[in-house]
Amino acid sequence: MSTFTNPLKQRLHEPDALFGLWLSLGSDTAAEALAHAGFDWLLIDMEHAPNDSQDVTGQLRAIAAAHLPSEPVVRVPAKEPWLVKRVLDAGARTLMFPNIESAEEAAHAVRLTQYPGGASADGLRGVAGAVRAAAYGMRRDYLQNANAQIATIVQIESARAVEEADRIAAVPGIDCLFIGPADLAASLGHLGDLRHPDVQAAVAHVAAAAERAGIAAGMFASDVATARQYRAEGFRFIALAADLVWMLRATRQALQEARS
Ligand code: 3PY
Ligand code: MG
Repeated sequence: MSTFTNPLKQRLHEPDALFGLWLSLGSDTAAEALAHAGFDWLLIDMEHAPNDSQDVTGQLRAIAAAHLPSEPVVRVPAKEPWLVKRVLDAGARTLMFPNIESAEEAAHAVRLTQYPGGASADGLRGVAGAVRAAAYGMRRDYLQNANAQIATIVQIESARAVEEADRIAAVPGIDCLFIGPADLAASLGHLGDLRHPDVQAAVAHVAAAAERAGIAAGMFASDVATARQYRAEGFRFIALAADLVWMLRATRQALQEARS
């Protein structure tokens, strides 16, 4: 069997912008269908959508079944060892951690994704052989290659995290600083006002910190115009809203047009 690799980890370090979509429906069918839409990545959300580890496993299988290059990303709801183990064992190769506020928290997130040993002596990932990630024990190179192939994306979404952005970006093993604009706006005292100048200044500060560290900056865009704007500003990992958002926008518009 071929060496275990994570193409998205490689692509995160290349200059092209990578466009993804949030999967919030908790549906294998939606995940499988959307893998045919051509996104570079699809994010299975465990923080704000009804996905537990069984649901995540189903959606990882569904995305793989499309045999297309959309790479799954899983946003875990917390920096919990048991949760991270399950998601990695299920076959996720790229994880997003919400609300990382310091270099120490970022380093802890990376440790959760790493088996102890080698360069990752302080890794906290538990070892099990017969898991989906390792083709249930048939992929014999998994243990040796997993540490180097897991990608870690951390979310910057508080005033404190913005202040710490340079130190967080410098933590070895962090592949991307991803801004959560809704939580960031709230933390800065502008709940719901993502366009407020304070929020935009914080966004620019985080993008610059990622650039200084030579890693990707990521952003959630709620529409095409915003996605294009962030791409022009140098963001390289851009979410083009969410399945649920497009479904409701398109269906409401169709209904309005039909009735007009
Ligand atoms: C946020 O906006 O807070 C996110 O986490 C991503 O949309
Ligand atoms: Mg958030």
